[in-house]
Amino acid sequence: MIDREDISNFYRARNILGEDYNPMDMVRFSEVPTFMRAPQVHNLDEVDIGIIGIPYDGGLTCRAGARHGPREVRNESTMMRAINVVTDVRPFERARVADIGDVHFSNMFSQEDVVADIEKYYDAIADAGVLPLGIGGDHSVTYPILRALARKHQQPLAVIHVDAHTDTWAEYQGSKFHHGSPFRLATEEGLVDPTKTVQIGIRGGQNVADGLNYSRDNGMRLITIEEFDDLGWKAVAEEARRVVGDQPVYLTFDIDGLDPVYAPGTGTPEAGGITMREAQRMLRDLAGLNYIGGDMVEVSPPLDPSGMTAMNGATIAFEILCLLALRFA
Ligand SMILES: [Mn+2]
Repeated sequence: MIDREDISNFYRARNILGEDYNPMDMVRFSEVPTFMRAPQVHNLDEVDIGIIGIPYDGGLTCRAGARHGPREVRNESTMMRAINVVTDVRPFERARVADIGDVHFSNMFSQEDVVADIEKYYDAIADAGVLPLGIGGDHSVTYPILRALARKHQQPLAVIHVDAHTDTWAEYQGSKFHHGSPFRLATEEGLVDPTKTVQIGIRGGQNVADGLNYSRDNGMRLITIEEFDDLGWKAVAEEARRVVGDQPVYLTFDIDGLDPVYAPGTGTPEAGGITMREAQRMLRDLAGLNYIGGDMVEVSPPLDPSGMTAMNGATIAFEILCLLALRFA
């Protein structure tokens, strides 16, 4: 049973005058920009939901810059409201939500080391019973996340995957670790159940047939952008719920699933995507599933001069936060 007073005290801070205050209540251009100005906490025993930055983009196959994503998404997240005005979900009243910092890399030039480092951080998060919300970084980071979470839950995970690309491609430039391969690696290792995986918004990528065929041949439910358009967001949400059932489910949102008019600042944009409003409504309709974590990846600030991609990324991350918070009474 969650103690409401404990939760509200969790968010309080003290300024240099010794005054007690909540940073989230201050004017929105002030305070140090942790995610939504939630407290930065490194003791996982004190945390229910942990927002973690993963500033790595060594898996990108095209335009660079997603390593800067976590910092800029945190900055734009100051524009978010603490209450979801549509669903009335109040994540900061339901749970102790903290910004638990970034994954530290022992050698950012070694893909193997990066994979091991992310897995190590997520092992600690999973062992502490904290629900993780990751901010990328390129999409390659999701593979080590799934390794840690599948180990924790001791079963292949269901996945809701929103993206322009299937990310089930084979080796690229001689490497199996890249942002187009996480769900192929996860399938091959039995970390995810492909028959409980739904891929939403698919429409592009290099060597398209390879990824599409891999996903379909392994039983993933692939919803192309054409089918999304024909069905509409509500039926797509219903189909996603049917596919994942009551299994432990991980939600991963690649910002390039959105149309580039909403998310130009990303490495591999594909025209003709999901609108921001469709994404918000679909995510809100995915409430009540057995979520064990989520991420929002591929925001690339150097390609995002207006800050719009980071703001929409922060908005998507907030919607995922609300879904995770529903796990707490
Ligand atoms: Mn992706």
